[in-house]
Amino acid sequence: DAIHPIPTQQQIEWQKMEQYAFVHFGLNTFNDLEWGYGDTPASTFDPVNLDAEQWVKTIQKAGLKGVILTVKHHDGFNLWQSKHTEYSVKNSPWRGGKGDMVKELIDACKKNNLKIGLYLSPWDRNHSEYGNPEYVKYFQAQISELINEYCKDIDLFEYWFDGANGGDGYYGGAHETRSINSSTYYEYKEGVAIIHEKFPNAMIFGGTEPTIRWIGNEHGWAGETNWAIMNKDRNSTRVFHHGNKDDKDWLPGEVDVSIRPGWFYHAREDHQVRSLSNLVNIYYESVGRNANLLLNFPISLNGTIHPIDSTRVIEWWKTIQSELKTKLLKDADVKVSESRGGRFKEGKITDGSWDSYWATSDSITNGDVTFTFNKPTQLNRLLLQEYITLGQRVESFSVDYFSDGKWCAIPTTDSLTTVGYKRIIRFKNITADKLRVNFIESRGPLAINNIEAFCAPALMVEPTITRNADGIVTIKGGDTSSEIFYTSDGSNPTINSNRYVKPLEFSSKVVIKAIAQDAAATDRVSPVSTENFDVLTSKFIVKGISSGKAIFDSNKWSNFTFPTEKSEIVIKTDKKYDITGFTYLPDQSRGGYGVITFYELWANGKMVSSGEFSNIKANPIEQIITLSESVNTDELRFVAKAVVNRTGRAVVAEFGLITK
Ligand code: FUL
Repeated sequence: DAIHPIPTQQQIEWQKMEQYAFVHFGLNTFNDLEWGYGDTPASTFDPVNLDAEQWVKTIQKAGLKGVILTVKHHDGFNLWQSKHTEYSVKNSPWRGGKGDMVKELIDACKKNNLKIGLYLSPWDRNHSEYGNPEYVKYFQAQISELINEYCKDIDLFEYWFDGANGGDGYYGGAHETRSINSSTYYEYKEGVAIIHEKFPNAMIFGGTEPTIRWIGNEHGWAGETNWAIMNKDRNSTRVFHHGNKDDKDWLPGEVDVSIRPGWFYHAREDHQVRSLSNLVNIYYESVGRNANLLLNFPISLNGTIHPIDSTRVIEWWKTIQSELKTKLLKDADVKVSESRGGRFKEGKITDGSWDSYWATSDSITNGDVTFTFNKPTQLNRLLLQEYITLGQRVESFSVDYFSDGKWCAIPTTDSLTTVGYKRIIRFKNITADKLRVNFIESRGPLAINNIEAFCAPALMVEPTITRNADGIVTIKGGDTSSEIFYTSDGSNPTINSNRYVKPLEFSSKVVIKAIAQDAAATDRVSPVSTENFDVLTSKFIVKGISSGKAIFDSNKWSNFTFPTEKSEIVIKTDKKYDITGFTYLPDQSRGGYGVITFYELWANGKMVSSGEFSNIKANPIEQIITLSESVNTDELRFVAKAVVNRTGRAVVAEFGLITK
């Protein structure tokens, strides 16, 4: 019998999509904004090489099963030829004002058989009537126009009502702050009825009538414990992360995250596209934790997905496929604690069909499954699935393996709690004769439709090497199945170099080089990564300003903003150094504030360097400046001659020295 709440057939179909794409595109793209105010001229929308098919093909190559487009973001600009507003592509130079982004994407999806969803921001900073009943009519007319005139011969899979509302906006020239009650103002019942009349399968994100829920962060993770259960009217970050088994609605989580820091394209973030190992991790922390993944691509200025992003995401999908390739339990012998036979027999766990399952009898809410391999087998991933048609049940489980004549717990840091539609556990490589999953606690009898195990090859990406303000160096491989080897004398590391086991102390100038090796396949070795650490700056100060220590804390996310009245600082070092150059790291946050473009550096009463940090606005990476002549000093004056962006005050994330 079902244990309520249970999903609708539509929610199950949606869950099976697992991952799909988001695209953010609009006036923000062309004005280097995340939240346009609503007054940016429509004439600035001008993608010269718009290619919706390039998006669709990239998305498909990346294993993503659909795409959701921001047809209107908070700035109110419509990407389609709406009858209801002039603030749209109609008044842009793009395709001579005849372009229609929504239509082009729908056509490309139809042609290539990709599912489509739409994002229509309820908050509209352009509309003069925003806050009044008149706007709600407009909002519904937009929904109706999109649904009835645009979505023809397609099946809409999702409709996104974003919850953001910062209050202020242009509002047809009023320039004011307007507040609304989001649980009543938008009349979502009516809006959703328009959608569901034509597309009963469409999931609804946000608003008061959701069928799926936000996961509570934009970083790419769901809670390890994750119930697809939550009351629709709840508003708690913790419950968004984890769901709540005692609630009454089936409301599965969706993890929305961007491949870059921003949702919209900014050239200055070209160096901040998520790394392969970061993206792989996101997969395990979303799809692998019973949530769907909505991965965003900021469409670039010319109207295509940027090549860095498309290359990375295709590589990501190849990696996921290779990690979960060979099903190691398929031919193992399966024994269960309670075998009922027939349609509930244990063989259903490995039969490869999602619709069949092993079940315990009604009064039994725990049990175990033991797989016996026909030879010792190496593995590091375990995938579990419940038959959620009957509700989500498992609350906790454990996993042991039999090796060398004894049972041991698998070496994992994952918490073994909920399963739901899909749960993937990662652990260090083990070699097992048997594997046993023990379901300890469950909300009802067990209904397990699938258990698989894999041996993922270690991700052979260059290790990352970081040093903190205390001089502690940490080296990280792409995942837990990598062994790390390093050198500190400048030579190239090999698998005979020092093995990295724990963080190391290097407070003085040093070059660290490292490689990763696959613990399971020792001939697989990563490229070498190199970090040049110069003198540790943590004892330096900005004269007279204690907040200045933010630039000497080896933390790229903490900033120091120059005083209002002065565009220079004096840096006191702990002792005299022979200085041959310096480094400047600008603000790394989404805003990119106070980026210095022109500078001067003074020492011993003389200007020792001056000039421009080239292309720093578009590419705010660490700037490395070499002095024409070295200086010996313990005091430097660093002058910001000019900055880009909104604030006039200069911002420094990190300042470092290059010494002899
Ligand atoms: C947020 C919005 O404010 C962001 O701009 C973005 O669209 C993201 C997906 O949702 O709430």
